[in-house]
Amino acid sequence: MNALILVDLQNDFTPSGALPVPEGDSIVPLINQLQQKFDLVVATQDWHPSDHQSFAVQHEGRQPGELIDLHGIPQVLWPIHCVQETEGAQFISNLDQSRVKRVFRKGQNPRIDSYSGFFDNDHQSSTGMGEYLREQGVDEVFVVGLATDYCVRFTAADAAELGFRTIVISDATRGVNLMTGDVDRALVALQEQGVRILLSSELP
Ligand code: VGL
Ligand code: ZN
Repeated sequence: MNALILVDLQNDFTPSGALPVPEGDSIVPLINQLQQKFDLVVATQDWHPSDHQSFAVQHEGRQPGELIDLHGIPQVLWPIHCVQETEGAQFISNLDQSRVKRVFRKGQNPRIDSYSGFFDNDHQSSTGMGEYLREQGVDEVFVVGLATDYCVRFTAADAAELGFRTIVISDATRGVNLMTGDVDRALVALQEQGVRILLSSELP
């Protein structure tokens, strides 16, 4: 049994959002089409309290894009984004949600970020997504969404580490590319970890 994981397809990650991902909204029609190919569809949702410590404004004199040490873990600082209950945290309006069985929210602990849809960045707290997929009999996951170099990357990495056969559909993702080449490096790192990278045209 397979599952499609829709990662963070939220307004704040579109080009007009608070943490714009170039062409972030352009993958939605493809993802709507892809959904029918999978046994199960689930989604993740970045869902921060307004004082989340990944926000640059929480750190005197710091700017978005800077790297700090946050309670012992490297943390890129971000603009305020995906604050719980705000419009920016809602799913992009043309995303077809009719087949989404469960939504896993992440990033709710103000002290730590959660790029992966499975665990916080320190791997201490689980969202329950891994347990849920196992209970449903899933052994293979396909990952799409935003952003390739952050939440897609770490969701796919954790899926593989949890023992799921893991495939990223690369044309159904877009990345931030804070530094040129970040997306390419993310995909190479995933491949080295045993994750397969496919184009949607290569799917059966
Ligand atoms: C994301 C940065 C901060 C993502 C979430 O969805 O990739 N990136 N929060
Ligand atoms: Zn976030």
